Amino acid sequence: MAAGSIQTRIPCMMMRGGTSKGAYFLASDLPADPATRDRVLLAVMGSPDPRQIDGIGGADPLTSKVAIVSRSTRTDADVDYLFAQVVVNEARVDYGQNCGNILAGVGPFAIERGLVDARQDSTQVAIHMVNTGQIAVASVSTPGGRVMYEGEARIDGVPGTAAAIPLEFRDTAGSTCGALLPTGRLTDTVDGVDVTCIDNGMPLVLIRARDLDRTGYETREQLDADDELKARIEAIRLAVGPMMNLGDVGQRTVPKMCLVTEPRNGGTICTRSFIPHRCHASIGVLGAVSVATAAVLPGTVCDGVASDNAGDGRIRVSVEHPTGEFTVELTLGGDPERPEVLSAALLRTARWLFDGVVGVAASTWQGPA
Ligand code: NQM
Repeated sequence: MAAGSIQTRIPCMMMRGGTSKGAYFLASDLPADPATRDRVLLAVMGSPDPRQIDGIGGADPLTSKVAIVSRSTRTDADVDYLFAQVVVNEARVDYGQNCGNILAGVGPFAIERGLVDARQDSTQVAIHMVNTGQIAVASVSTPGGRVMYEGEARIDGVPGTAAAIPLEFRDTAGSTCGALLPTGRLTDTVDGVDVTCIDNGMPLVLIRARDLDRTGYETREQLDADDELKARIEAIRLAVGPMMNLGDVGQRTVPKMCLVTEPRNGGTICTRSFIPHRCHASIGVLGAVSVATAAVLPGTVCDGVASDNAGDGRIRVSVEHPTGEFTVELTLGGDPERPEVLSAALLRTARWLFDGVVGVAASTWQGPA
């Protein structure tokens, strides 16, 4: 704490990562004790409060996110990235999921903070996703050894263009649930509704929108206001939690729920995802990877909904969402009748918005000893 200050100043970089926004910290700038760290993160974001008026959170799950970054403890990674979802309305910080959007900012942040040396043109940063234990590789544009944020890549859900940050994931199957198909089946029936429970980086439950008497083309606002639908989806979520090896999910942010229907803008499948109680403005990164995986596996609820995506080797799956589409490139192996997803690649962009210190009451934390 600076002398004479009644607030603790914590170095923090606010970044947009993909279609999310969050506070990025070096682990060494936060309390080591997890309970104190959670109190600090709640204070930083201004939770619990629907408006997060006393913090820097944006009153939306997509802007109440935190990345905690350090040099990696693993030999196969450059940095460790621990993701924290700061719940907007409750005094709760959830570590039970990854976030692939916030992940997009981790490479640039690690270079800006000197954890990784930039190369001449492009710098690959191997990121250990601590929440689930997998590695993601981000390619950051670094002409002349400095991070370049401007560029020509456009991602739906973000205005304008920026430098592309390709991300590649391997070994994400069963990241949290222990198996790609945690119930052991491609389709289950829960509460009289067919569902596909899948985890290729994000635990997700897919349901055909028509099976819940919806079109699947509703807007985010319409779905957020649809209490009857949300109650139905939550009942299914609570029922499938234990079937997906997640236990009682009443207090967890996973599994996410996703309505699927036929594409209508030339994509492969159309989605409306719930994360898990609010409708996503677009779709999460690993959420999209899990949807894309379900769309290429014969026998899921995507059958008869997804446009044909048969093929082997590298295939592109375009996942439509409320504000556009999200292309996931899957590398498939195995039997074409029962393909295996070997890796997933996609494009994101990111940018730091401010770099400085964020203040929390000294009574919450006095700063490093
Ligand atoms: O699925 C929202 C987001 C996410 C997560 C959520 C994400 C992912 O869009 O990897 O990116 O599902 O809570 O930031």
